[in-house]
Amino acid sequence: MKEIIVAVAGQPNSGKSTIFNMLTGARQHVANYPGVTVEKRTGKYSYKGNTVTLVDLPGTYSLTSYSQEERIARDFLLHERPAVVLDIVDAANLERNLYLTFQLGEMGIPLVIALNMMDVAEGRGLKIDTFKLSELLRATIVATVGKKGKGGKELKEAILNTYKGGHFRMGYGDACESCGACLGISREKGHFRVDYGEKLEPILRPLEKMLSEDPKISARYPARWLAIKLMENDSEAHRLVGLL
Ligand SMILES: Nc1nc2c(ncn2[C@@H]2O[C@H](COP(=O)(O)OP(=O)(O)O)[C@@H](O)[C@H]2O)c(=O)[nH]1
Ligand SMILES: [Mg+2]
Repeated sequence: MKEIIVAVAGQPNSGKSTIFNMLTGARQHVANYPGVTVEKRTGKYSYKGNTVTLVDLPGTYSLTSYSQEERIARDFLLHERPAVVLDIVDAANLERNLYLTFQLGEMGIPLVIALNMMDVAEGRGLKIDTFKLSELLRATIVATVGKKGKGGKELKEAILNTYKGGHFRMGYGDACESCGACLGISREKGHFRVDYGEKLEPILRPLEKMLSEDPKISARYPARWLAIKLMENDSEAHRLVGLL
């Protein structure tokens, strides 16, 4: 029986704990992240013969290295390399929540999005084109209402499917364009990529290329992500490159 590690990310109040509980029920364990007093909650469920372990990341608005919570979330994704990231998005605050989603996408880990609080969004008359959003984000999207336990089975199915299509992990650039191994909506669409425009891309691309051609760096970190972080003058990214 395989064990699949899934990191659960999301901004505060997106319903992360609610979805976590919905998926794992009572099978939970609480410890601390190594060396800090930040709580690390893990939980398990079985689905179609697989054991899935969910690791609750601290709720953060972004993934810079400025706060302890953000560094913990980021370090876990970088160094533990979960098979899938489950991103809990508040559908009623989509624009603000997608800021974190973009950063998760740039880290190159396969993403499943729980578009939560759909009842609130619908109550406000918001209509979200989940198909289009899914296409843009290269991620499977499941509409959920965590509070009412809606969408749990669909999320489990999406997580397993995304795990099986795991080629997203292999290349962090455009490499998967025609591999055909993607499942569902992401098929043959390539990776998620934000176009930073004509001022930044001419700097970003050569930097990304240089990083991806360094075997030590490219084996450990997503080149595109690292290039973006270096351009942001992120101290941790500088450290990662300097240490190698
Ligand atoms: N209306 C509505 N409320 C929800 C939904 N999911 C979670 N909540 C509520 O939103 C609040 C924040 O949820 P919580 O899981 O603690 O968020 P977290 O900070 O991301 O862990 C709680 O009061 C939940 O009961 C949902 O889909 N719809
Ligand atoms: Mg919580």
